[in-house]
Amino acid sequence: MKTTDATVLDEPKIHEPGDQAVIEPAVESRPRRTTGVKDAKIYIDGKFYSEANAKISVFDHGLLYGDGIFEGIRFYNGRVFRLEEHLLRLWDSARSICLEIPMTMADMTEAVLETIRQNHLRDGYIRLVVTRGIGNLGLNPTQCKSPSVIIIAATIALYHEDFYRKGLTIVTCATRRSNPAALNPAVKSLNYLNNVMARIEANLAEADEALMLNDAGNVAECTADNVFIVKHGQIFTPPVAAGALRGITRSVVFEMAAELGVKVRETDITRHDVFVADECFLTGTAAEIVPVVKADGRSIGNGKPGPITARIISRFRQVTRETGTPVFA
Ligand code: PXG
Repeated sequence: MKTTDATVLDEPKIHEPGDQAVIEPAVESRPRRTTGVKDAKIYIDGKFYSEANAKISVFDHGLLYGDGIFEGIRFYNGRVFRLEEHLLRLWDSARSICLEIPMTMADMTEAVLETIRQNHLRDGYIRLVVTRGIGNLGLNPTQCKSPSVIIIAATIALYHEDFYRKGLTIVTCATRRSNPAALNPAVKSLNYLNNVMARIEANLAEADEALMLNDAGNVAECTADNVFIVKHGQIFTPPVAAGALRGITRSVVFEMAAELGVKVRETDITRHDVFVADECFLTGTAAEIVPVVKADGRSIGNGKPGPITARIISRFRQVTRETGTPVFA
């Protein structure tokens, strides 16, 4: 099962070929081609388009060079979770790559909320993309005069409850996380080929996720999730300097752990540390918080999701339901 590509659950499908109707469970490995929203409205540069008409130029440098940035945001129960943090990170990504977002943060907030309203959703996923815009076939971004803003709202990206109950398996992949001196992983750029290659390795190994190391051989993160381990009642996670994205869910774990009285330390982690951990879990907007029970064939702890992970998952579910920017205020 895939864990992190934000595939959207299909509704359960009912086949009635024979005398008995068979209800197939909704499985997350069946990706939808679209947003899963009937008559979806997609925001591009201030206007809403149907899925069929939501198009950008083949000369956009986002396509030609992966030159752009994005955020994946969730909304729960009519509230957008940590919207301000996502927008602050988007603006940081933009500044780092010298991209000027063509609107204010207040206007972006409103555009995100309006996209959710236009799609009549209360729970779901937002993909916010800012591309460098239309240029010519040369890579020089000075040719791109007008960045494009795209906001897509999709039905809730769910993972099967079994994931959270049983945990998932990860494998260390040979693809190293980009060296910050080459392409800083702290920038949430449209250039995700490094992560895609790692994801392919996980698929080939029939694992649920790939553990990515940095150039020094320390743990950086998974393909779209931050990594945490628990040992002797303390939580450890790699620092951003190790090649981890400054994940929003990661920061929520810091807050929740403080509330629960569990210490979190940002420190370098090796594969050995993962193998001998009492517990391990991943965090990300799409996956939320998901236990890991096996790494490179070694069972972690007793091979079942651990108690601290379970407490954090349960508190996270409460926080996502009860906080956030109201969509329909
Ligand atoms: N590491 C990487 C490389 C990521 O891309 C995270 C960690 C977790 O960060 P947040 O802020 O989400 O807790 C991410 C997040 C997708 C998708 O569909 C990717 C992310 C988020 C949502 C969807 O690929 N990346």
